Amino acid sequence: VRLTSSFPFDGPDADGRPDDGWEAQGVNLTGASKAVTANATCGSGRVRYKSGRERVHGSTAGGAEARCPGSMHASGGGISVDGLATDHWLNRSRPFDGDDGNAAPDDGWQSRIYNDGTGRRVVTFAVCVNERRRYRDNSTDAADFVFADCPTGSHGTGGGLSISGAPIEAHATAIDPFSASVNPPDTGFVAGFSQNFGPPKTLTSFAICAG
Ligand SMILES: [Ca+2]
Ligand SMILES: [Ca+2]
Repeated sequence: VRLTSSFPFDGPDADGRPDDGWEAQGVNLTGASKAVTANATCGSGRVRYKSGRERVHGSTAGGAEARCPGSMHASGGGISVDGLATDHWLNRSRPFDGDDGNAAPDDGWQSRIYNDGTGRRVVTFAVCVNERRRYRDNSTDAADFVFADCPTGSHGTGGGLSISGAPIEAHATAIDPFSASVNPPDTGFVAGFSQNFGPPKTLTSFAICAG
């Protein structure tokens, strides 16, 4: 299954904020039925949702960036893409480090797609909180999935993925919270990808952790 969108959505409440849950979309490239699971991380603290949008023309790669307000930190993020899902795929959805003076990727969210169809609008979301988070990443050159563990005693609040090389050459298959023992799945995040063609890729999984 090719991951095409993974983002926070705005439900029937009246606030206009995408604070009501998480939506995942994928395209099944096989002949058999596949299950797609969406996981939502829910909390009660103060959260701001920021978004950035860009137009990505046909047969090109592109993405958008969403920045957290100055003193806030990225706790999660995602990306949604309009149009026919069969014609684009996710290649990156990850936290990034801006110019705030620390080295943590706590400044917002970046996304990247390859668009094999006509023009698309990409919206990147950053879920921003006042509390500091801990950021972990883990990479592989040799597998199509990789785990990023949260420090012992902390809990995963958001996950991301990045694939090296040209976006046309590989697509994301999963950004998934996991549990090392029992539920809830807050031990960290596992990222998955599949290569379309081209030279070998490095896959990086990102976990954002609270506590
Ligand atoms: Ca809402
Ligand atoms: Ca930073």
